[in-house]
Amino acid sequence: MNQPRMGGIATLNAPVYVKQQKLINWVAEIAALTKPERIYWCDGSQAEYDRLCSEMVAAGTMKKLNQEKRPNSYLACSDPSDVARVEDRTFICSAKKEDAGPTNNWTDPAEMRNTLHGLFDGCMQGRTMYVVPFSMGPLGSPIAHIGVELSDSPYVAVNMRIMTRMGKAVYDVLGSDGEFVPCVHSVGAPLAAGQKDVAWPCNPTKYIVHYPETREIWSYGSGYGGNALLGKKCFALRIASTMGRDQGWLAEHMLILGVESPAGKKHYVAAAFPSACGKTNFAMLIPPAGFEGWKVTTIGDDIAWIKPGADGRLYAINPEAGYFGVAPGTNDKTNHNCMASMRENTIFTNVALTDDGDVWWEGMSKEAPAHLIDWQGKDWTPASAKETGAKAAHPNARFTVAATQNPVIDAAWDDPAGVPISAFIFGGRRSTTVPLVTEARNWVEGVYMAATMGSETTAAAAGQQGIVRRDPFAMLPFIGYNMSDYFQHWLTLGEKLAAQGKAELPKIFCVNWFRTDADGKFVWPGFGDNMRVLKWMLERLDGASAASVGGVEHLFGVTPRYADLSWEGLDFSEQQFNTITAIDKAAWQAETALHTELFEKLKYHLPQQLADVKQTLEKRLAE
Ligand code: TSX
Ligand code: MN
Repeated sequence: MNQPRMGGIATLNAPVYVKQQKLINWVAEIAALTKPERIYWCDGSQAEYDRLCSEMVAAGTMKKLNQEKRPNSYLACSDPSDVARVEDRTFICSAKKEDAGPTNNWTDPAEMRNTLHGLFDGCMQGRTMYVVPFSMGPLGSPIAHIGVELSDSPYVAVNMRIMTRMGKAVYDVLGSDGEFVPCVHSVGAPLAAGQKDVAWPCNPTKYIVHYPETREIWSYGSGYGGNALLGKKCFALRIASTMGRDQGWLAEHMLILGVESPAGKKHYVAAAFPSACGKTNFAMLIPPAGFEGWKVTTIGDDIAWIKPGADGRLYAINPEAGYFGVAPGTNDKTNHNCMASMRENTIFTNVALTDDGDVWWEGMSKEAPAHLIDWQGKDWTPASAKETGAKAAHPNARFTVAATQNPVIDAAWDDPAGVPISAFIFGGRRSTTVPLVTEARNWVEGVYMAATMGSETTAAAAGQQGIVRRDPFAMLPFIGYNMSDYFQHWLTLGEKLAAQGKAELPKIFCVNWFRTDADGKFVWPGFGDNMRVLKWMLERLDGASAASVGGVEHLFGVTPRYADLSWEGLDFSEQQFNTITAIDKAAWQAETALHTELFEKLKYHLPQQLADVKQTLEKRLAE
């Protein structure tokens, strides 16, 4: 591993297969700034992955799990202060403040460059700088883009190998003059000569910085998830959304699933939900009893890149190659396919360790094991937990696993052409007001639904419980530019596609699995039974023009009647159905008042068309 050093600067030693001088120069420039002990160019091989994992086990960063129980799997436990994305330390440094918009933190790019230059100067001393080349999307796909992350964290390197197409082959696509998004990451913990490292180095000062105009990402101080795996939220959402704005495509916080009827008719749908609404569960849904012959398959569980095709339809890829999902709450009932995916070759972060060298988290089984080592390395028993309230796994504990391990991966998941999207679904967690499912009557009303989407905060998130947080398109923490300009981008894309007249626009639906009854209990069984709603949507797609597929128009869209859904295999009364589909005028008057509040905040560049939809809705409510 040790390479000769010259003049205090680690030698570059770029492999022969790296053919781009611009890239080599950039690596040299960042090395000169951050002053790592050595530079390591990742090739993405299994041998390299295994070696880096072994090194992290030796360093105490990871534990190898019991080979019989959980083959080739590891547990990493982070510093207790470094457990989640840091939204208040996330910056969009566009030239103009208005281009970041009212929902993002903004700092002048020159000022931020100055700050970061100070922080990154020497920040990798004593460490290895890993050069991590990756493709977001199938290698060479016209919808895919390339990034290179320079990181002083081996944990980042191995997670990137699972989450992206990482390694040598990327350099072939890049060639001598291909474009890449430069991503610089440091945990911000330089080591002095002879200084002993800690298991999870990080820095209390954190910066997650995006320069949308020059398409650069700089991340400092955190080794966790979206702060450090820069292909995911930073590139695939924040930077890619600005690329999409400029180039006429969409980067969305959406799962993509395929659904095939017993007759063999297949559709792909993309769905956006805020965090803690079960996106991964929906992406891997198992149809319930009574739906024999129906198949649901996964393209992706978190992010979709969507481009108009020559035929006037929208084609989507999953830019990722793995799942970085929340472990707590995942079990064989809530997500059997996900549990099967992580039987082996998985990296767990911040879950608990069992006495036999396996993992456990809250919600994995009804009964907790009698003894565990919790995510902070302390002894944990059900009795001690009762006393102190300590969780065995951190609520934001994660698994990292390759998409190919999903038993219901879609056959086209790696297709460079992407899959045609038939419908968009938007949903939030709402105990009242929002019905089980609504079909928007047109694109503009669908965009309005998505723009005004909200979700109730849960116990897992900080802050007050039961408060509705507006999260337009589930993109609030992820939009790389002005939110209102993003709404306009959606409207413009719809107009362009409609003007082409080549294909029907995807239908837009709004769903809510989370309405409660007078006792505060969930009424809708959710999970696999969401298939009933999905089936209705597909029937609307295939037969809406025939007007035979049931639905009634109400204040702001079309909702199925009780008889329009299939109830086979489920005991669910018409009365129950009414409690989760009823539209309460007073509640909707309060709801539109909250839309007004949101639009007031977003008034700069807010599309007039959305204000008009709201006004029409308000008029109907006043009737
Ligand atoms: O993921 C969820 N989905 C989508 C599944 C395809 N969750 C979990 C949300 C947290 C990540 C849900 N929770 C869903 C849902 O549809 N619905 C609910 C609410 C609910 C919770 C429990 C039950 C029913 C509904 N039933 C029992 O516990 C027996
Ligand atoms: Mn997400």
